[in-house]
Amino acid sequence: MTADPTRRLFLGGLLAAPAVLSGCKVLDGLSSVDHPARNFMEGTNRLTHETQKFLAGDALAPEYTRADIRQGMRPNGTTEPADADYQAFAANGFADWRLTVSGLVERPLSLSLAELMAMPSRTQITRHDCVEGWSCIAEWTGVPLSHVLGLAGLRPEARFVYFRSMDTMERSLAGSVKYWESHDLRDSLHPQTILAYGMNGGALPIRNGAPLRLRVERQLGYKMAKYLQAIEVVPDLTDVGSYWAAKGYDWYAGI
Ligand SMILES: Nc1nc2c(c(=O)[nH]1)N[C@H]1C(S)=C(S)[C@@H](COP(=O)(O)O)O[C@H]1N2
Ligand SMILES: [Mo]
Repeated sequence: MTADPTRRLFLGGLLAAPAVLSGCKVLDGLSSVDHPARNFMEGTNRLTHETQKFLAGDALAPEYTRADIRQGMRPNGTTEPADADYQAFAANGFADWRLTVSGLVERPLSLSLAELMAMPSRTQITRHDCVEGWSCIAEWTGVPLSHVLGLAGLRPEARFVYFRSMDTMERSLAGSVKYWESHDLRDSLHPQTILAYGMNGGALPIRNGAPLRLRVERQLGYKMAKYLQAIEVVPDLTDVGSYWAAKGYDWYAGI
């Protein structure tokens, strides 16, 4: 972070007078995601998801240069789905795979990988932070999720977006559980939120989520579902919202 004496002085005053927190304009100065004052407030656990989102605003996550990519992208979680349907898609170079977009949209979509790759793309070099305590810088290429949601046309009641993956995490007599995640519209429509099919200048490897994985750069790694198959736009979350949230991790995993 760049030192900003004005901001520092200002924050001193702010922390000394918590009542000021109710003023909207005042909080604009705290927009940096790693701001000390913000960390302080998170530490005291007084921030709701909404407040945290407000502080983060639509700020961009830091982006890096190719020289900052010092190692291959470390794979984590599922690295090759054992599911028969996934294996069949992979065997055919994902030519038969489709991404569906459904729910609160004007036009439900079913998109092939070739169609997604023909759409406007964005390439970004970002740092991936895993909750387990490691980070990796990599380059990601994909179509902005906002573009795909724009094609589908969000209905006015749309508030959250579910992301359904193809990899089974658990099998039991009661059924199987595949990886799933969800995000609010603010993160879903954020300019750095992309459906990535490329990594470090090549095709997205299977271990990193081929054919398509989500990048949501202001949150922890587990929020970025790999092996995507379906996107559903909903008015409310009908469950805890995520495979890992069901295990007790935060649904909103802002960095
Ligand atoms: N479908 C699916 N998505 C997933 C996971 C997973 O196991 N399955 N693991 C998550 C976790 S914990 C991390 S850190 C990242 C890892 O992405 P990577 O394999 O490209 O490093 O993917 C996330 N998305
Ligand atoms: Mo992770």
